[in-house]
Amino acid sequence: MRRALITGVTGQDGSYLAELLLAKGYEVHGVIRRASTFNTARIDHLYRDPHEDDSRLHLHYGDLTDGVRLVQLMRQIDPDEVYNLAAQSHVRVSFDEPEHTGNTTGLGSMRLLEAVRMSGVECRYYQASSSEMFGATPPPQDESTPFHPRSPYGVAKVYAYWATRNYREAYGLFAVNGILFNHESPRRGETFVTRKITRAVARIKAGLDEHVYLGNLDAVRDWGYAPEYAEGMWRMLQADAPDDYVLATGGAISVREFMESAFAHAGLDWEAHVRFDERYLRPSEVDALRGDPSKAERELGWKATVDASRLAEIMVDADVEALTHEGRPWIDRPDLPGWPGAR
Ligand code: NAP
Ligand code: F7E
Repeated sequence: MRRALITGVTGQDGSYLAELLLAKGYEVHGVIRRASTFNTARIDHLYRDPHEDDSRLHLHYGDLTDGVRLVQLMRQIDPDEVYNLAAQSHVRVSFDEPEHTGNTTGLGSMRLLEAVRMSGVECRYYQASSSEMFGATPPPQDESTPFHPRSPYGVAKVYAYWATRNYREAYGLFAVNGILFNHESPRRGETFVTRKITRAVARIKAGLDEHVYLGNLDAVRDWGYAPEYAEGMWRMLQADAPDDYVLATGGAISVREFMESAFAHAGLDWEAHVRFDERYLRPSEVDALRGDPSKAERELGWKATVDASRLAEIMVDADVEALTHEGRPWIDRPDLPGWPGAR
């Protein structure tokens, strides 16, 4: 049985990746942060009582700011594959907390790479790199596009990207960068713009709210569907040789267009409900991201199938259903594309 270690297992991507790997028969070890309230809502449905014999998901306390703990976890778990998904991942927040973001998103990745090296464990390493590294460089962006980050988050991801390449070159580690463009889902954090919009649509439709306040509607993003991207991460670690890959849909729309799709899907007129608040603007913005995923398609056989307007529908439906049934409908939707249990 193959063993995987996932940092950031409680996040959007970590939860889909854990599902995927469990479905593939892996033993999955996730690193979680100690918090004063439960922070495992996205993976609770995967968790079994550890006293049960068939439990293949194991959770360990740890933090990317604690290097000694990372070495200890590497030695204890002895994984075949390491997926580094943990990060302070919010771009706007990174302007408020640049040092914390640098420490976790940037230096944290170096700590984990060093833990891999020092432990002597033979494993493959995946780094969650980001299209935010391209920043001001105009689209389309691919693996050879120069970086020009526009936020402390983007700067930290560039550091982690080069740390990963350096460990590949210096120590022969099978270390890859997945340069992922925006990917969303019903499990997306509520303060990222897509989920903020689809959640607002559901609440407005239900009569619970009247308005939603947003910032820059002109920004353009290449939005894809998160479960499909988890599959791409796994494929990168199954390749014959380590390399870096862009995952994207190849299409892009503006925040305004995403919003129009989401409101229209619920039969609402967005102009009656959307208001501007400058608090959501960034000191420096990334105007347009649109990826060229042809290398991933050619070499990994990976291709996104869900475009941004279909994504808006999936997310609105899930948020409407969650309000109606007070549940988390995204947990049991094998009919949706990319659901690991359906493969
Ligand atoms: P997310 O939902 O924000 O999840 C981030 C995860 O990191 C959470 O599990 C969080 O734990 C954990 N974490 C934060 N700080 C940590 C620390 N100091 N030590 C240990 N764990 C820590 O992010 P996501 O959307 O799943 O993205 C996964 C990764 O891909 C991130 O590295 C992100 O930067 C990157 N990425 C995302 C996208 C995208 O569009 N989603 C695109 C490109 C790259 P808590 O649950 O306790 O907060
Ligand atoms: O913003 C604009 C905002 O916060 C998208 C992270 O996963 O993807 C994500 O970063 C756009 C920006 O995502 C609001 O100015 C307008 O132009 O959803 P977002 P992001 O900044 O693109 C990359 C690839 C990552 O790696 C990151 O980890 O939407 N926008 N009004 C707004 N954004 C937010 N959050 N809230 C608003 O009210």
